Amino acid sequence: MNPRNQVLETAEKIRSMEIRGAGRIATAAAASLRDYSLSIEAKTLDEFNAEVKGASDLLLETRPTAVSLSNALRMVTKYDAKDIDSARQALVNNAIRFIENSRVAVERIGQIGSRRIRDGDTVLTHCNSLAAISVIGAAHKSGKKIKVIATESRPRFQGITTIGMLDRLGIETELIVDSAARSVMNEVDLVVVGADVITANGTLVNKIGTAQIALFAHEARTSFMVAAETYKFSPKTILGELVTIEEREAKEVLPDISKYKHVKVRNPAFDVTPHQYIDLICTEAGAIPPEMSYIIIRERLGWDIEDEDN
Ligand code: RI2
Repeated sequence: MNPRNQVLETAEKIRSMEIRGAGRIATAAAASLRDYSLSIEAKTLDEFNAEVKGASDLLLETRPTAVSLSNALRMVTKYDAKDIDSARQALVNNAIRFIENSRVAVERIGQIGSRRIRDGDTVLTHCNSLAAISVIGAAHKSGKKIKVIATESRPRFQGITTIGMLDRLGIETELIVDSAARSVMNEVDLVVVGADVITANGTLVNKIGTAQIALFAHEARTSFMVAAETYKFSPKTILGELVTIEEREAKEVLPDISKYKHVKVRNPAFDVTPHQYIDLICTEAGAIPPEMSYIIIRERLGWDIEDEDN
């Protein structure tokens, strides 16, 4: 296979959501760039760097909202090398480190976040987040008897993936349609969701439907926790950049729209939850109030206002 085709294939899998979940697409992109870098036949360092940039751009375009992709690709391609061999080696090492750190972060988030779950609690989760499931799984593993309510998460039904994972862990789970979230909220002790993006002021961008669940939780006085690796925080939001919300194809919602003349399907994949509705963001660096997001961006991601050109 032409080495570039491997990158194109991974990009297509991310775009079509065969590979999905903010963390999983980031590690898939890092692995794809690592493998590609090993096959680049360049004569000069500039040529090598241009090939890396081309492949990185291809991967980056696939899911416009996910900051995990741009953070991963930025971390993997951050090297200062004098020749091709050392550039290649540095890139490979960066990718290996990113993938391993990402795995450890999810585990650590589970340990930290699970302390917020008490014996006998009912936890509601939305969509399918490895970080959120890590929290729930760690609470279950520590011997707490918990119940989970999982939403279907239309239109892509990631909730079905979630109930499969929870079932394999032996956790008692109830599946609800998305619109039942308010009806069950009074039975819920804690909402735990993942994150696609967290902005400098602690706003959460996550799977469509998250914002209304947060609103219901707020109204019902139910705690709302976000589980997110620090690379889900968006550095560019400290420069004022707004998060692009991905609009996906109509056919994900309605397979055949041709019989309607005046109907348009709207399919935004993510929505925006204000920080006022979030009690806690659980990261591998600790559980923080959303207002501390700026510090995470500065101290963990190493971004400051001067980094405008990066
Ligand atoms: P982890 C997913 O996006 C969901 O919105 C989920 O909450 C988020 O990524 C984080 O998932 P999509 O790819 O990284 O299903 O915690 O659109 O697995």
